[in-house]
Amino acid sequence: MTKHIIDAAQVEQHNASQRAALQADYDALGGMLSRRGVDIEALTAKAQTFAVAVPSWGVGTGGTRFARFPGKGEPRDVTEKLEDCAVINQLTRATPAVSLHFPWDKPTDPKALRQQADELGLGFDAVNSNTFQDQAGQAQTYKYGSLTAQSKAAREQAVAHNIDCIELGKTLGSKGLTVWVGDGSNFPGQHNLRGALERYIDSARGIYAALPADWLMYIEHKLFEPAFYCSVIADWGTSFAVAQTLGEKAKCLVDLGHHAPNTNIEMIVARLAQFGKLGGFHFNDSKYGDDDLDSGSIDPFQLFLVFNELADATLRDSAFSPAYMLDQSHNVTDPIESLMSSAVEVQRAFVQAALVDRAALAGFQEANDALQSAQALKKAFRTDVSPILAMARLRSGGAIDPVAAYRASGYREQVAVKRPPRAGASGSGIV
Ligand code: PSV
Ligand code: MN
Repeated sequence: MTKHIIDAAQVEQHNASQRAALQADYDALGGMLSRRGVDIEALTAKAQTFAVAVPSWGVGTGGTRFARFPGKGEPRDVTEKLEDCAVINQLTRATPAVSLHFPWDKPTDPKALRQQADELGLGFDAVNSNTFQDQAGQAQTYKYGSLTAQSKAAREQAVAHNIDCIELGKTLGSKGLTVWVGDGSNFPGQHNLRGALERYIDSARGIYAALPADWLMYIEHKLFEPAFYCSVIADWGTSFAVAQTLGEKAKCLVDLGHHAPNTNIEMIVARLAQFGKLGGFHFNDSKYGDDDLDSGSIDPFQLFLVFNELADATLRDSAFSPAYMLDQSHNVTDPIESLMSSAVEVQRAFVQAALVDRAALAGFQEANDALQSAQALKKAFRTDVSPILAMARLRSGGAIDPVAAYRASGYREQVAVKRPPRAGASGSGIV
């Protein structure tokens, strides 16, 4: 029996107050969709299958390099982070897994952590290694890189940390390792560009060799920051080349914020899917760079276009199932509210993409009818599928309006009392 952090009766009370209005909206949308030949019940059932993992670091308040303004009742360790993640899943029913980041979330007792997750109805998605910061007592510095460092000892230390992450992940029931490094250079000439990538591949082979047979290694690229002249794994081309070189279990991970402005991310998705190397996503939104804003808050159409490619890829290969994770920083909102809203926005794009009339679209494309092709996508994107999402949540035991139910529960006020700030706490959402 799953332990609910928020009293189930409170959620039920919230749902009771909204149920009639939802039913009316759902029926109206159902009528409209049926005139388009779409069965709303099939879409709702599909929405219920959707899942996106929550990043443990996302439940803490983030910050910029100028300041961090801590929020009330922030989780101070990994067990408190799991409690917050459980609230998100209890209300949205779309986030059954958590993505941990080591050593931030390194448990003293991994088995006990797994048991806590089990009790809360949570599982563990990919684990993330951190070689972009020095940790207290660490022998070698990553100031000049980790997997690509000139120093052999630093490289070996970074490989060993990734292998530790795999070991921890095995105990927790995880099935993947996400590797993102900040390695790169700030000056032309600082690195031999080719030499740095050669060192990366050599180190990555050491990690890859330690992967269990049923695990994947996700290579995450990022255009810039902290390296401002050149990042070693800067783009999908490099990520793809590395994944190809390493082997079957290595795949590319697309973080939506890790591209130059105006990059056609949906095309990258299509390319990686075509060649069997699309491993997963870190969802967030951005206006300028790697802003880590809430998913769908700036450019929901782009998110829809990404899911449109994913829907196309799934039609071609029903076994295709990339890993979905959020990766955001919450600086001015309650992180639980932001993560719930983001999970719903990603789920919205998933459902809207399922609404695209693919036969009609193919016909317009064949006839070179650019205008109608674009309209076929817009028609799906413009459809407000909110009642479907709310009904899916209700039927799965969640809240019709997760943010309203959360606010009514008083959870944040309660944890603010239970979790006074503690020195050395590891709860902050660092980006
Ligand atoms: C780097 O910007 C990143 O997107 C990577 O996924 C990190 O693991 C995460 O953010 C947290 O710093
Ligand atoms: Mn990321």
